[in-house]
Amino acid sequence: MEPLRICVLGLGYIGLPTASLLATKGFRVLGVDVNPDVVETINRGAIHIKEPELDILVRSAVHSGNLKAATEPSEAEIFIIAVPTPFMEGHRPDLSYIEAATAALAPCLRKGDLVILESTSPVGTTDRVSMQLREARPDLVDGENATFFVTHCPERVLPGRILRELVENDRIVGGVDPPSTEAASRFYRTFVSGEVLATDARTAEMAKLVENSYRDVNIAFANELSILSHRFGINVWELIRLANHHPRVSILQPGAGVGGHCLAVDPWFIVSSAPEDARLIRTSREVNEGKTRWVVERALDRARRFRDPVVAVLGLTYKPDIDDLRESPALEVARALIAEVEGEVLACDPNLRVFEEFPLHSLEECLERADIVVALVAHREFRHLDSELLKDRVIIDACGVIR
Ligand code: SAJ
Repeated sequence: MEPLRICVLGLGYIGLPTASLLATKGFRVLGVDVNPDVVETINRGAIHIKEPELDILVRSAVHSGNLKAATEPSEAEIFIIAVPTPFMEGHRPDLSYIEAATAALAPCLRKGDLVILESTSPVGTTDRVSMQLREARPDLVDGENATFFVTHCPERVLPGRILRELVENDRIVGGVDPPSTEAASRFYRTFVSGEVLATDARTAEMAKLVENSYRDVNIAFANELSILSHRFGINVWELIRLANHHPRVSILQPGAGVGGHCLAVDPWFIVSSAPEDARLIRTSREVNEGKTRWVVERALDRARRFRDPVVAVLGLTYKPDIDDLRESPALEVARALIAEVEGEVLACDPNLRVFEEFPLHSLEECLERADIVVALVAHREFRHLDSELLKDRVIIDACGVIR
């Protein structure tokens, strides 16, 4: 039997790992991206994003001949849409990338094909993809029924662990009709070792949004505690550690805000669809966004008490031990301090090898020269700082590395 052909639309953080993983599992994969530079890079066996071990996987997928990249889709049995869903003004989701990918694949679609939407999407988007395909291809609609399948299967991998989680995580699979759910479930079972959980498209869409909103709401609680603790003269890290000894309490960690392309974005997809009802989710977003400015204000307040202070900023990425800067609150704090401190700001991030926006400094230099140390990301290099070096410095610890 000929191997199944799969067309993956969008070769970003999800599409590229997915395409290369499937190619190494024996599927014939065409990766599609509108950016010709990305296509050229991948066809060379190289990568344009950073993720542990992805370079090795892509190289072997390309060398095996099972992974090719192009700017246009072609015929396949399975189409996977993995394009971005950012938001526009007013936090409304921008679905134009999904619409463009759907339009691009429509001419290649044939009877019996399966279209999977993996992009994080507001409730109702998969139905809209299905409608768009029916309108573009009336020849594939038989009475009420389409002769192709459309399913939502949200990705839930954690940056830094993508390759492992693509295989090991449980997957939620929700079709626009039961045959679509069944077709997609069969496909995911061929390479996922976790459970494949069947539902409908709307529940699958909401499940993904809810998972990230759940985490965002819980981090907002921790961030609110950090502000209250500051006011009450309490160490928030000790407070949370003690409260978490209760068997039914598990408070997350406060920080400089919530970054990345998921937690800071997805809750707005719920809020913008139901603004009157999504009150807790909206407030949590506001608390987490406000936390970043609160950290800036605290640092500025201390800096104003010095003449020409040296302020060291420890950490720029959106979370510990990765080099990803997407929606990073730490970077936002650093930028604000560089703009607003009347003195010198030294930034340090051992995870960033290339960074062009402003100069980076070594941890040693930062600790030696700083009057004020602002710890923003709990990178492993910062977790056990020498207390001798911190003596006589003003410390603002947003991430709990200086106890
Ligand atoms: N953070 C805190 N305190 C905590 C935990 C996290 O402030 O206790 C901050 C981090 O520093 C970071 C942000 O939250 O700025 C997000 O980090 P994260 O590790 O919670 O999540 P992401 O954005 O890297 O990945 C999330 C994951 N979702 C959940 O854990 C529910 C991942 O599984 C999803 O696949 C991913 O979003 C996505 O693509 O949606």
